[in-house]
Amino acid sequence: MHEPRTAVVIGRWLGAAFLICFATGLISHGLQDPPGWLRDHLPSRPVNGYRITQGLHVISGIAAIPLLGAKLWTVYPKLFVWPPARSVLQALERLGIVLLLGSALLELFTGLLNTLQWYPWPFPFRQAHFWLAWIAIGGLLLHIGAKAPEIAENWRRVREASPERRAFLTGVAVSVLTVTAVTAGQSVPWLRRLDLLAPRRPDLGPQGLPVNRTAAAAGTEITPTRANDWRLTVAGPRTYTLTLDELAALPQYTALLPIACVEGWSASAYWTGVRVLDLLERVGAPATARLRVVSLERYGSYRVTEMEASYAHDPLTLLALRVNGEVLAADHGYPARIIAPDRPGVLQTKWVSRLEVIA
Ligand SMILES: Nc1nc2c(c(=O)[nH]1)N[C@H]1C(S)=C(S)[C@@H](COP(=O)(O)O)O[C@H]1N2
Ligand SMILES: [Mo]
Repeated sequence: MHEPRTAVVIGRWLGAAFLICFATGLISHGLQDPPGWLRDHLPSRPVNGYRITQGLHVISGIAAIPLLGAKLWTVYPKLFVWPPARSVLQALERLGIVLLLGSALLELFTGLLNTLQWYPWPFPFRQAHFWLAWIAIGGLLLHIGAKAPEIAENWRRVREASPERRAFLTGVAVSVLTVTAVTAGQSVPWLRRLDLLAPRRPDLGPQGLPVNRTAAAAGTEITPTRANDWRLTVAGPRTYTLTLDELAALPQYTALLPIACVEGWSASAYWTGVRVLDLLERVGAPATARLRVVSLERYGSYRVTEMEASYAHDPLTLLALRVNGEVLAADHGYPARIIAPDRPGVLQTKWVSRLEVIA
């Protein structure tokens, strides 16, 4: 069980999980916080794109946890080999493993806790998770390079696997499939009934949709009476203000769009409201305009978000007033919230009060 062949079999799966996690993580980071050169190239299609990549990110990350445990168990006797290194090169290689292992463990740990919205550390999650990913993937590539001869030698099936190895690998496979099956239902609709351990059931919540941040937590409880004082301001070349009744009297559109939370859960709903495109046209915004969206939210890092031109001018992007046929619940952003295709949930701003054209 501690032979190189076992390490290679498990290593392949673990490597694949890490690569999927890395690629989908880069997509998530790029969509959420695009660098300047990327900003004007973000796609608003496919509508479910982010839902799929972020679902995969969390699924492959969770699957990597038992795989990493199994990999470590397979190779742990090497920890006690004496002398620890026979050459400078080998010493460097073993130091590289320390880096790889440290970053991989931290990456999976912080990612798993993020799915639970639990941040028991002093550093910002997203930046730490992003930079650790580069260290882990760099360490992984160096590790694969250093082990290439051994990997090649053990890549193909050995004719007679021992019963112990077979049992071990079966056990690992069953563990991976089990943790995946009981958590993937938070983003994969047909696994919903098996969703025992994921923090969210995507169909549970007000109006059949989960809530990440409640109106109470954001300090923005707007009752229908207070909505009489609510105004939407659209700031641009021809700034204007609308009451809720005026907004509701504009042409309304309905779109089936998902909320795809960065923490892994996702759910689709029918959203009805005014096209952001129409609001922009009325304010005299150019077709390349980006948008700043301001929420009534009092506390929180997502009070102000920015929307790239590709989303702002997409006919499916709505300032929604209703979900699944009902007026938005307070927790879903009453009186108005943003919903756009192929976008991280964190940017689907709730309790909107102001849209500003960014020159
Ligand atoms: N103003 C504001 N909007 C917000 C948030 C927030 O914290 N403040 N959370 C976002 C996150 S992280 C998600 S996943 C979605 C969830 O929308 P829902 O609660 O309607 O399902 O709202 C987004 N909109
Ligand atoms: Mo989210």
